[in-house]
Amino acid sequence: MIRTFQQHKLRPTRILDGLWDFVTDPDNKGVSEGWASHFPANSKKSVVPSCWNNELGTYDYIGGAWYRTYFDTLQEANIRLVFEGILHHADVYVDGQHIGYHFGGFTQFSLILPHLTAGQHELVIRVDNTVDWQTLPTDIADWHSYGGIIRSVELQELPDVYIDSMKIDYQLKDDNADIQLHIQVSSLSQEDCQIEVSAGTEGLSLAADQVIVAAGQTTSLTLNGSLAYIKRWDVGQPALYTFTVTTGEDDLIDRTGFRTVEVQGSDILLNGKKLYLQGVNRHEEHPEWGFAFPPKLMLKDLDILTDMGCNIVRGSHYPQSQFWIDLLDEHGMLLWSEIPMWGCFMSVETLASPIFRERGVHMLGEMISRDYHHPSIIFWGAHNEIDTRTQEALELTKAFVSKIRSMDASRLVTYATMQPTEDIVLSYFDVIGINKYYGWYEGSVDGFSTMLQDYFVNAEKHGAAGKPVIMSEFGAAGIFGDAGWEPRLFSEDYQADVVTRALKIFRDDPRIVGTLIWHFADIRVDVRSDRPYFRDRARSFNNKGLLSEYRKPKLAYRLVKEIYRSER
Ligand code: ADA
Repeated sequence: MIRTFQQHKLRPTRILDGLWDFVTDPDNKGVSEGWASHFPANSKKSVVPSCWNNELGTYDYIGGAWYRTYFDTLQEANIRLVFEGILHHADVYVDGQHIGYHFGGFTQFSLILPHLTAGQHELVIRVDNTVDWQTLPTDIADWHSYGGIIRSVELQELPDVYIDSMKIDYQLKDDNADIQLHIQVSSLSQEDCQIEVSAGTEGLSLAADQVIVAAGQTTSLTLNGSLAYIKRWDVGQPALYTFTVTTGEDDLIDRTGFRTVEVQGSDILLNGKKLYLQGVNRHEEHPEWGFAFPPKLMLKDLDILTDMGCNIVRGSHYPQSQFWIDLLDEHGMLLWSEIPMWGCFMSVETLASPIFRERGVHMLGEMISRDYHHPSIIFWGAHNEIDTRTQEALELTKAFVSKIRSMDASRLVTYATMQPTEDIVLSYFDVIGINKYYGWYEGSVDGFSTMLQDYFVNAEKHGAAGKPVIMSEFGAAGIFGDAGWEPRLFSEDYQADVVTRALKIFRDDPRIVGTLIWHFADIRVDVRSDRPYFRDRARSFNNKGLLSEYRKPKLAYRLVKEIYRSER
């Protein structure tokens, strides 16, 4: 399952999920021994999608692994294979031929096989979850470095001239929307073709004149129209519009909601109204499923967020699945979406690395093109906790922010800083996210007040005076079930005390426009005997969840729910 709705009614599609052949390759022999066409006989089975790090024997396996399945084509056909998420490196082979490579585990990519002959075809994928100092994430991050084909694989049959993409832009005036549909049509034919492209949504149909698509080329066109009496998408009021583009032989369906989001002074306005954000950070992770998070649990997580009184969730720390974002659209829940640039222990060499920068820019591009239409997304997050006191971070920030702004002027750009009082990149962003852990890593909860005073002085110095501020991370660990008379470190009581006192400080401060508690639920972390990092992660979990990893509420959950459901 990729989306909550069908993206094609004319184009034939099939999901290739299921039992695939699977074998790990710890000695990296697969390429030299030609496993792409001679798959090892000793392979076992693995379910796609899933993570191998949830299975016996591969619990902490990092390295290469090979997957194999087969698909049939009844006649010669143009086949597009869509991969929703493969952690992190993917080399794809069809019938022994290498057809493409992709880096980046959380964004979709696709490969086209034009005029594939009829018959059975072998699809082999070499997957590698090795990360290093130049990958996103790097090899040090506060979550488990899962590997596998974590999201669905889809096969599509394309006509010779097919709809490549649609981008919906709009401007709103009261309840009127001026709409531009930017459409790309591509050809796999050896001859020029003439087609008619039409598009529409409820209450609006648009048609283009005949369009000529040159052999093997892509043609772009824009259809314009106006829609009156629109309903706006808003928190808890999820009005959605489904757009269909068709050539008669092919189609592409997507959905959006009409809303505006902007900054006015120190406030964030949604549809012109002041917004106060109440939410949590959420990894799309579960001890049994890793990052191959099943739809049924997404629905439950959303129910829990709603129960808690949240209006926003931060997709920490990577683009989350399309199914999840569709659910957020459908329920009127806001989202902060970001790429896996987690910098807590990152060196300046990494920040300065051209490959690292290029990978980040590319990932931002993939995230924004995939998720451009979701009304729930109001923030694009550029990075999390890199050393924003440095020139290297400044240069990287410039590249990232200009990439985001070049692709999307309709959303706000943000990030999370852990150096709020010395940060030099503040001026590049619309909204500032501050991550701080008073009451856990540093001092007592009261430290937040002094930090905020110092932050505002620094913001003034760096051209960010008056920008909206969100407390994007704060919290403390509480081991599920550990309670007592005294608030001991790691007890549920201690965690509840830190979170509720911090919330009081932030909610009483009119300069802060929202809070995102770290974290929704406990998550698995890479605690390795050969490394110094994350040694305080008892059970090999980040225990700062308001819920246990199995979504059982801790004391802090119940208290946050009371606070989030009360008047400020
Ligand atoms: C950071 C980071 C989170 C998590 C948290 C913590 O702020 O962004 O991913 O690691 O700290 O628990 O320390």
